[in-house]
Amino acid sequence: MSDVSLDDVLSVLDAWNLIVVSNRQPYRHTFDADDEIAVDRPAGGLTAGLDPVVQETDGTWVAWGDGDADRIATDDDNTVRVPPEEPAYTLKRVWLSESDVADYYYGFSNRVLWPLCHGLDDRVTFEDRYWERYREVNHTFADSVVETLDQDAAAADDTAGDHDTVVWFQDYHFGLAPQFVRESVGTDALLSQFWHIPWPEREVFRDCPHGAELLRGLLANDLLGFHVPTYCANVLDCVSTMLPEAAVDWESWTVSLADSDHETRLRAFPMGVDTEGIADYAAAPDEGFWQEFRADYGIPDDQQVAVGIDRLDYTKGIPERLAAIERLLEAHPNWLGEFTYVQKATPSRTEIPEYRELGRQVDRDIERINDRFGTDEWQPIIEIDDYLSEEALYGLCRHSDLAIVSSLADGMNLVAMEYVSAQIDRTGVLLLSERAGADELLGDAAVSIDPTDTETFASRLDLALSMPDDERRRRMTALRSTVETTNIQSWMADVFASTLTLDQPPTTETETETDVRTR
Ligand code: GDG
Repeated sequence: MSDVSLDDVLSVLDAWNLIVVSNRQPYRHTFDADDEIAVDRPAGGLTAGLDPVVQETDGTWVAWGDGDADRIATDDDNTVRVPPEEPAYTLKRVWLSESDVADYYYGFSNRVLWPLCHGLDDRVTFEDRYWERYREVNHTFADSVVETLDQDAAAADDTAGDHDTVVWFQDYHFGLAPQFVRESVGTDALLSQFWHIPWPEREVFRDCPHGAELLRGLLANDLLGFHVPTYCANVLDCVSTMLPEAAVDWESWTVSLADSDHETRLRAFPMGVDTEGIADYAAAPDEGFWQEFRADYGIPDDQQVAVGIDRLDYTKGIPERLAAIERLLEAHPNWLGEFTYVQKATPSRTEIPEYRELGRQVDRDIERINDRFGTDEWQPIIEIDDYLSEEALYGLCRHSDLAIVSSLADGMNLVAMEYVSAQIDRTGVLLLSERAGADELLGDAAVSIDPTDTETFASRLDLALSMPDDERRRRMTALRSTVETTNIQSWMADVFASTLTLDQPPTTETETETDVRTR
């Protein structure tokens, strides 16, 4: 991590034209119950963190307009100024048909790349039309970026001074768009991409349909970011074995393609969360909050509470977690009636059959465990399907004695960091899968688990529940110090600092940071 602050970077970014590209949009226009137009806004995570940066630079954000009132709210260029109450930047919407969404989003993105990148290749379902549509939609997004660049260039001719552009692509939905933009604009813009999910080992990735084309698409970027160094190394390994025309420099983590006008740097930027904002949410509710929350969801008083917060996704290891809880209650009956597990599960991608089946399996498992061990006064597992407000979510994290993150694979896993950020009283324990990217940062002070080893997982649960207060406090203090330094603001500062110095000759990291401050 560098010591460049977000303010340093913002003062430099001011001279740049920033274009962010993501599948999900930061503001969505919908019709409410009275047929009035309402605006949904970013609630947390990356979108909320990035929104003030794009506001500060008066940039453009290109994203899929998926709201039912989005078209009415946009002009002939498909743009709308946001935020609605104090417009500060341009949201440019891309329109996708139902079949685009089916094949580009649910198809190639989520039935091929998502399972494959998480190393769960037996879950991959591939159809030719998924790839064709992924290409087409990537082209549509790229066209929208190029249109923005052209308009900005025309406007810059009328004003004094040059305007450099940086385009920042988010995630695995856009494996080809950088190449299409590069083909149109050459080196007139810096292209950067952050891949939010893992990158698998080459033995897995080599089975990716059109994998070589995807790698070429990504190598159109000047900078390619991942959460942890292992994912960067896996990409370099895939490139060196699958693209004969590529020269890989393992020292500097750069790749050049034959006849290319640029080189691509790979870098690890471990993403964090808005630690201060989360701590504020956790501290906000009044004293009665926890008692009321317990009463609302039927969690008895005077019991230890463990929490799991996940999108209902097969990568999150929820059935494996439930199996470990069942084993805990079987092998350590002293916890019967003394511990409740709260599963906050948010339905996700329900158009895909595997996701619907996972929801049914989780319901069945919870019912079985509750039938087996529950009594009239106590149910070992409480499932919450409601979407919780930030105050309720982080209040739940603050008061839970344990958080369980048991991903089978996970790019980073923000929930682990959010739990730690909300633990303002430092009384909780984090159980963290050694297969989540977050383990590389938090593994030392968390209690590590292998989600597939039910027996050891159950004994780690017992260990965590029995952990003395001073040991909890010691571990949580160490975890909090890590998440406070690796937060969402420092993550963005690092990514931008690295991106903006790409047109400088390669130098040491320290010189690179200085360049950013003084440019
Ligand atoms: C991908 C990668 C990577 C969930 N329920 C509620 C709620 N949430 C929020 C959590 C958290 C987010 O959803 C889930 O984030 P994760 O990081 O755990 O997982 P993915 O969605 O799979 O994210 C992952 C991430 O991208 C970022 O790069 O870390 O590896 O898979 O923020 O809090 N939020 C609220 N109410 C809920 O009910 N408010």
